[in-house]
Amino acid sequence: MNRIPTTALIRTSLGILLAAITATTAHAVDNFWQHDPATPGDWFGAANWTEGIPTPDVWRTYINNGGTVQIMAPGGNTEYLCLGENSGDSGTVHLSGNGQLSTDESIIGRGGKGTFIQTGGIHGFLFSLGLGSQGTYELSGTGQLSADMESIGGKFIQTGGINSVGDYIFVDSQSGSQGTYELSGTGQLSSGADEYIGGSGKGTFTQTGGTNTVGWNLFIGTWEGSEGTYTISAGQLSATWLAIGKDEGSGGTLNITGAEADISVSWTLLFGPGSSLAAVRGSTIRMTRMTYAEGGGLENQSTDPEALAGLADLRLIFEGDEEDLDLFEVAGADFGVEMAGFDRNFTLGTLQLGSDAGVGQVQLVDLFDNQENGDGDEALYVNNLILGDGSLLDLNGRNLYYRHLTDLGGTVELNGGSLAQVPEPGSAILLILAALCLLAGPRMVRNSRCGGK
Ligand SMILES: [Ca+2]
Ligand SMILES: [Ca+2]
Repeated sequence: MNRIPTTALIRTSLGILLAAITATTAHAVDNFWQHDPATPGDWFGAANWTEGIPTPDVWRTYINNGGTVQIMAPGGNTEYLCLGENSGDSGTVHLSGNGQLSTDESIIGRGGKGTFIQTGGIHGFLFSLGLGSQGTYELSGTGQLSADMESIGGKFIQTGGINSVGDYIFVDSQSGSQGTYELSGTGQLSSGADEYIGGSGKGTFTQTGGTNTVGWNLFIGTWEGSEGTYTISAGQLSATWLAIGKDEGSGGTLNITGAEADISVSWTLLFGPGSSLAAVRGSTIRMTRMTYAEGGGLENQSTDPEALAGLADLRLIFEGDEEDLDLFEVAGADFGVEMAGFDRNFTLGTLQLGSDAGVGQVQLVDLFDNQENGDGDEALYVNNLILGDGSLLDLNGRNLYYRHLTDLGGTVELNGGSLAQVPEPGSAILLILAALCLLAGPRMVRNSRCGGK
């Protein structure tokens, strides 16, 4: 079984990628596009290049003169492609129809401006695709793009087609600008390993449709100094480990702006020290079963309940099977059976154990001192608690307070903890009035405030 890559490994991979992207000078022969930039030209026209049609073995291929290259047939092949090498340079490629282009490495907008528009065909790499700050990639229609690594320091707009990343994708810029990825329509993005939205720089991912399937880790804000934002209103997002604001000094924000967004995490959802969550009411994250590792669950290393205010509008569904026990970090200050406990206290909107997809089993833990007041004193406040048939809730010595309970046949194990309903403010007043009436005795029963309906 593969392991989640360590930070050191990831940093090394990033280093290799960036080194590869910046190593562009000193090559045997460089081949430049020389066709009149006033009109588009054909990749396969020998006279359009200073050294003839690009070949994979010898030449590096540059489009710097503001021209537009069309690729509408199979067979395009070069070791290295650069659109917009230096400041003031620019170049565009249109890949469409049955067009095919293979390269080891492509840089779209290195020091200048580069645009790659793919409406069909196949764009494949042995290694990497890099977008500089003025690099734009538009993928639509039936276009297929694949690379081991992609580094998006510019803008990637995918409205259709398939972007298949073998290992890593970085939506990340360290040049003062930010990398952006817009996924919509029928677009499919997948990565074999990890996606970084803000690795050590800035990155923004906006999903209004399509699917984003992350093989292992989705980092939204990763290392110190990073800023990552993932905004999703619709479409599917799935990851094994979803980590938001992972490291101290990082900033990671998950914005769920549409309740129909389909988000699932098969192992661990981490709210790190730099995490923020905003969610519209009805937002859902499903914690599914990872087939090849036990455990996982909700980790919370935040000390800022305001930053995670979106939890109050979030439904967290744990679904798996009897082999799968997820841990759930409690983070709230324990106010006891008091409404105050629901106020900016890492309160969760809905905790649902089990669904049509299978039973849910959760064990509460308090492994991190979210309140910064000493260990082992935190509790969980939940507006709606739903215990599905066959599900298990192990309080494990922690206290859980809820406002509404739907028990469809679940099991609760206290193990030294407690499960208590906090009465609604209205019902609390009625209870107090009733108590006053009882204390006052028959004399006050005649008073309409107590006796009347
Ligand atoms: Ca805790
Ligand atoms: Ca504590």
